[in-house]
Amino acid sequence: MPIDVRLIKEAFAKHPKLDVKYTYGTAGFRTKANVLDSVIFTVGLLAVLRSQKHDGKYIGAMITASHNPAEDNGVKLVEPRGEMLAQSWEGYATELANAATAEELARILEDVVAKEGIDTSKNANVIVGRDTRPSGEALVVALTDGVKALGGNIEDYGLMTTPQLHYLNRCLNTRGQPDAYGEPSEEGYYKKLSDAFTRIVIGKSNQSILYIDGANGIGAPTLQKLAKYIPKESLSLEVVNDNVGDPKKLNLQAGADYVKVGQKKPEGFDLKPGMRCASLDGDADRIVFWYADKSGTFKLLDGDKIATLAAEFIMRLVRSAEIPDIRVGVVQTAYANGASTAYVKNTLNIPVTFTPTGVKHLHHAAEEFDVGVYFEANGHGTVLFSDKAIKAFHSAKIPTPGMDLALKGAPEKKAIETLRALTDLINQTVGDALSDMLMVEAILVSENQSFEEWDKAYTDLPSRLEKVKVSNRHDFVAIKADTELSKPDGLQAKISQQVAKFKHGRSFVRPSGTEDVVRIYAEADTQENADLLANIICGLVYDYHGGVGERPAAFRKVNAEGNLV
Ligand code: 16G
Ligand code: MG
Repeated sequence: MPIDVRLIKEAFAKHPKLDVKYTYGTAGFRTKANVLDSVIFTVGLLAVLRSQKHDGKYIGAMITASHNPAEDNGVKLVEPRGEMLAQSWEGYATELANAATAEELARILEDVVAKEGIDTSKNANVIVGRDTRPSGEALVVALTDGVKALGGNIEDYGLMTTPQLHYLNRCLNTRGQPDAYGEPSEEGYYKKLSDAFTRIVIGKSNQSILYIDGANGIGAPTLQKLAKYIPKESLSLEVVNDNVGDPKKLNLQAGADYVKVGQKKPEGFDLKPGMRCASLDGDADRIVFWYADKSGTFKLLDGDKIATLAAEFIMRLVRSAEIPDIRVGVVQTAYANGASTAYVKNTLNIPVTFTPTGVKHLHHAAEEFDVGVYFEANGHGTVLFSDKAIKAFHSAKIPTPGMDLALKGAPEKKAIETLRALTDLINQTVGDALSDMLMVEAILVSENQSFEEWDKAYTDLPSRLEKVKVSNRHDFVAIKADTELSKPDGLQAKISQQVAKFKHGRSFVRPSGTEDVVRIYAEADTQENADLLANIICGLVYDYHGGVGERPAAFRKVNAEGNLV
């Protein structure tokens, strides 16, 4: 069936393209909400084709700008099994979003149809969800117009977290099948998580209150709903920064990104030694934990700490359940603290794979393991279980309480039951702050561990994250999983020369995928040295590779020989 250009024209007239260049990046389209209407409309069109390509399976569209300020918004598409949109389609999304006329739009659509061999007579199904941003409602209308212009069906699920949308999409697409993922409803999500959590912690003593910074976003009310499904004696939660009524408050001096980047507590907390806290981001797909030590110093337990906690726990369970041939692996990015990598490799003896930044890369690398633990240092991540692992956990024989077995089999039984519950508890589609929160809590309860004890596994190397605004960040090309630059010419050699001067020195530069800057990361033996190394590299980038705006005073200058001046 050819594309009905007349319908496209009519719909496009309602969502005219502005004079802006758009790119479907690491996390979909993300920019100021007031320039997004036409873009979201074209995403609706693309979602229809993607669904038809998948024989009418549901495609998810999430309208969110995550940890960005309240005035931003964005959209990302979700594949039938809950993964991020296939990378090969990101280019189509960009092309469609930049089409200036209805004719051009129709031509690009026809090209995609031809190239992908799409049967446009098939049904198409799209679901949409959004975070609490006020701009979201109108953007759902734009998306709906796009879906309808190509004759697709759309179901609006309203407010939800990003991982809930991923969950729903997979549930809808696997309904009634042997691999059914769960009940496709908000309640189904709460029940699945709370039930799995309760199975692990039942009979164990719970921990002190967990205070959660909801970033004044959708995570806050969602968490309050989830909490109702969990028995109080298993987990006591207190949600802080839950003001979703005041849109300006979203992510304002709160949330996982604020806490991780600034290495400090968010607004709204009177942090006392011994308090256990965590921060979600604006769409609740990231979480970091934090506390104050005995002297009251703020301590962060980031994605790396979550990954090591989970990998170690699961590996121990697999051993104690005596399940053979299960390959546990950890996937990290260059932002992972060097001390965490060393701990995983050398102390836990678990292999580590590195990928470029961005969930889609980590997710696919984690699928290579039977138990693939992936977390970005920023707190986005999950644990994936292969079909083989799930089958092995379910076919493992639970020792029955016989005379001898009662003693010998008890830990083994608990290990098998816990592994089974973890496969339900941990969101298999994408990093999920609420699911991750319950996973961490289940581990700490099982191990009877405090945050301080968890933190003791290894000590982070001091690090510094900076950004530099340059005239063209696309001049910077990162290679080797973001650890080196192939362009601009000569810069990598200069970086390596500086890094070599520092004990435990490490530094890399990469163009951001979400902001018009290049990011600089540095690590060294002391905080002073990490700061110095970062400022030297920032200076190199700014002075020799197109720094724009006022030169920050902290940036250091090196001469042609690489010596500080
Ligand atoms: C996005 C990515 C996140 C990544 C971050 C890097 C997803 C869902 N999110 O938020 O994984 O860490 O971008 O941002 O993929 P940057 O490129 O600006 O440093
Ligand atoms: Mg997010």
